[in-house]
Amino acid sequence: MPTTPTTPAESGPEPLDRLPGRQPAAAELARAAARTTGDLLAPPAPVRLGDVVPAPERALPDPTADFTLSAEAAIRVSAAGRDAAEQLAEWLRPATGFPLPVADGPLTADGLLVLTLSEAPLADALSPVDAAGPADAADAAGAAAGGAAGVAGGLGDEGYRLDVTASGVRITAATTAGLFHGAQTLRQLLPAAVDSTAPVTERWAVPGGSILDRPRFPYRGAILDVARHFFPVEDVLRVVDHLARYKLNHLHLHLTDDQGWRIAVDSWPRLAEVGGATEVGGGPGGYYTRADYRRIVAYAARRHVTVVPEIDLPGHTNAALVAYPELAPGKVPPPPYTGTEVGFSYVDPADERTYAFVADVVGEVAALTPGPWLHLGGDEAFKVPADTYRAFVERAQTLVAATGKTVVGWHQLAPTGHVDGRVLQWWGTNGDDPETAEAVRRGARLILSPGNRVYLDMKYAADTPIGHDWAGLIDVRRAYDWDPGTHLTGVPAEAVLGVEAPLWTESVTTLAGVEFMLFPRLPAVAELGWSPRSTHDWAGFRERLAAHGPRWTAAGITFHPSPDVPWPTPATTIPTQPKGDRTTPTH
Ligand code: TNX
Repeated sequence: MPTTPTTPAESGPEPLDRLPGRQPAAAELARAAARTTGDLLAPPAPVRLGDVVPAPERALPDPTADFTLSAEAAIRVSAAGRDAAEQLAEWLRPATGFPLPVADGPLTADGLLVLTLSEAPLADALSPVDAAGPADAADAAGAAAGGAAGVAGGLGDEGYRLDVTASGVRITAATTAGLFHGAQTLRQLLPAAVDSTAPVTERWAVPGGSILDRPRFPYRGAILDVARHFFPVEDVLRVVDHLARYKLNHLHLHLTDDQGWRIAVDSWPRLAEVGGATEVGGGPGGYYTRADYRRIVAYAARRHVTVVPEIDLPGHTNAALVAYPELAPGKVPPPPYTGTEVGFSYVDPADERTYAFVADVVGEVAALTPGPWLHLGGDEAFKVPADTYRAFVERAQTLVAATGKTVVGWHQLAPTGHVDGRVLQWWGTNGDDPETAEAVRRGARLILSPGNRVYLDMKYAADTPIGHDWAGLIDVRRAYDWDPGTHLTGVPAEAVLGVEAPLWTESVTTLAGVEFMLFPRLPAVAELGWSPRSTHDWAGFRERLAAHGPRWTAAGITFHPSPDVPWPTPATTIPTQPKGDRTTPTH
């Protein structure tokens, strides 16, 4: 067992075997023996290997192999993984106070965190886990995280393997996204105090063993509605961090609605300048410049989160009509709208100018967006007759496809013509939806956002201070206890691209409010999207989730102390206000 000095001053003499020809003094021997004894008597790591959210595909603990991060620890990385390693260091430095230098270099040394890219087939990479015998559904209770999946296939686009031994931690992945997800797991395996923003005295123990982890669904996301209330760039970046922490990989920005247009469009400047100047409740609103949007996209990309921009058409367009009355039916300028009704506005489907507007907007937004998706809304166009709606949507879909992006739209698009690759986002509350099932038979894939499960603007309970209840009250168990693979009648699991939790913001005005609605439900949705179904277990999930309360408290993340979750005592309960947050609406 290696020694694990905690500060440079205590690190004592160099290892004896590196000092040939010199006899160790008795005092040195005594110090070394004391350190070794200390290690042997050290309590086990406070976190168990499988206690990760979302649950890993497989975890094989080895209680004899805990690793303790020391002040001398360094991160070694192969060149391509450098950025994931830098981010890991950025997460660990504030609380540990350790320098954690990141360097390319020998990938085998002791006392290190090693991140390495490897194309090795999983079967090779996994021998220690395999040696314990194949995991199957029947022994799910045995492996800390359970796991029915075999080891067929590789680590894939996002998978990773994490090995903790007494001498170090190694994360292996085929991609930088995999390394990043593995680093997020390592962060969760350290004591909760690692989320502190100031140095903490702690034994930074990591539980020994191996984890193999890959996502169930490729698309895992959340929506931030920046249209009903505008949120400044810094708030959006913080939400990106929250998504990345739980291995969610898409941020859908609802950029336009009746109450505000939030993205600058050079060819139609009044959209943002005039249409951006309102929001629910009469506040000043705001919009993202092209530079702002690029900053969000780049920040998200570094965290392996893809931004999905939504331009909601043909309804939900009052702000655009205020800016350009020529787009309004009858060319009558509507008054700005700051209420919370839906379904009253639409762009004029009979005017060619409308299609020039759509082409210009989706063209500019597509050019600013590196990700493959462009969401064109399509919901709640109540005033547009069905045949007119169909013709409009089919033209708009063609305009999006012409930008090279894949069309995403709300499931109201289902009866309209299919375009290649089209993705429908289902937000119903009754899984018996023949129209959507039929669109899937015609080739559509689905993102599932069932209103009565993952609408994070719903209240947790009747007394929740913000939120709605039209889709019901949604506490953590309700958000967790459903299966995206079987939720819609007649839709096979293979047609499901993934899950997405919307946070509509009619009633949410601050970053603290956003966090209060996201936590603790967002990690539940993240687990549905990432973890194999064989790990699904409410009793286990609520325990794992409970351990995140102290992490959120340490990080200054506001959360709802849901009674569904057995939070550790003393209660980590009172939602904290993140520093610098607008604790009261500024508008
Ligand atoms: C329905 S979900 C909407 C949103 C609202 C939300 C409020 C969807 C496609 N449309 O416009 O903000 O309900 O819960």
